Amino acid sequence: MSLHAVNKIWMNGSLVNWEDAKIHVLTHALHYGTGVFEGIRCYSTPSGSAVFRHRDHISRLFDSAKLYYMDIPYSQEQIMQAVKDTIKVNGLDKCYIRPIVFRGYGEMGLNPLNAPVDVSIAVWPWGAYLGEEGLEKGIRVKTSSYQRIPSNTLPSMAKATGQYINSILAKVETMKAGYDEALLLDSRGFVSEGPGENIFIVKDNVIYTPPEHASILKGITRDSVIQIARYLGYKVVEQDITRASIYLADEALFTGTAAEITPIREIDSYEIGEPGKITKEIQKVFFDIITGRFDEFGGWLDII
Ligand code: PPE
Repeated sequence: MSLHAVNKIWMNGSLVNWEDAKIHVLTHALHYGTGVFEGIRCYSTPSGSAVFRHRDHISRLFDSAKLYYMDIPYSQEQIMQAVKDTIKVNGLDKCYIRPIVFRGYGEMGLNPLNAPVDVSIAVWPWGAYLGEEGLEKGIRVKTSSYQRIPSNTLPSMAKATGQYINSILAKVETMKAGYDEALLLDSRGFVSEGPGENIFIVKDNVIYTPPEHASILKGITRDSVIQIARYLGYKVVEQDITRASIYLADEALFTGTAAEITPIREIDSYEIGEPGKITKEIQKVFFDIITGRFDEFGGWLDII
C-alpha cells in the first residue's frame, strides 16, 4: 500500500500535512490499545466517488467508542463530512478510509477516563487485500491455534485497536505456515471469523455464516452479502458452524471492507476448490453495486 501517495490527514478538526500527523510516545492508546477504528472503502462510480455504507461504518465507530467509554467530540455528520473532505483534498477517486478515535497524550495508567479523546482520519489507495489472484482464484486458509477473544473477555462487537493483537498473532502464525490467511475458532470450538474478515460457507445451495454469539465482528460486508444473497433468492442461515462442516463445504468465502469478497479454495488440508457458482454470483453483484452499476442497492453509496 502506498501511504505516501497522500498529502493530508484530518486530525482533531483540521487537515494537516502528512508529515505533521504525529502523536506523542506517551499516547495512552499506544500503551494500552485504547482506540477504536473503522475501515471503509470509497469507490469510483459513474456519478463520482462514493463511500460504501458510510453511515453504517460511522455509526459502528460510535458504538465501538461507547463500549470503551469514549465520547467522540464530533457528531456522526461531522465525521462523515470530514471523511469526504479528506478524500477530496487528497484528490483520490477511490481509496481506503481509516478513521480512528483514541485516548491521547495526558494521562498514564489503566484509568483512561482523564486522557483526551483524539480523532483522526487518513485515506490511502489500497488494492486487493489478499491479492488480485486471491480475489479471482481463491485463497488458502489455515485454522489458527489462537482462539478468537471470547465476548466476555472483550466485546467482539467493538472494533478496538487493542483487540487486533489477537488477529495479528493468528495471521502471522498462519502466514509462517505458508498459508494466505487464518481462520479463528471461538472459545467453544465453533468457527468464528478471519483476523479481519467474516466467513461464509455454501452447502447444498444454502448459505451459512456464524452468528453474533460466535465472537464475530458484525461486518458490514457480511450484512451486505446476506442482503445480496437473499435478494438473489438464496436461503441464508446464521448458525454455529463446526470445523468439519467447513471442510465439507461446497464453497467458502471471506468478506470484509479490505478483503471485499475473497473466495477460499483450501482450508487446512482440505480442498474446497475453485470459486463456486454462488460465490461468483454474489461477488459479481457486489462489484456491480460498489461501482454504481446496480441500482437495487444504490442507497449504500454516499456520493462525495
Ligand atoms: N472481522 C474482523 C475482525 C474485522 O477486522 C473485519 C474488518 C471484519 C470482520 C469485516 O467487517 P466489515 O469491514 O465491516 O465488513 N477488518 C478491517 C481491517 C482490516 C485491516 O487489515 O486493517 C477492514 O476490512 O477494513
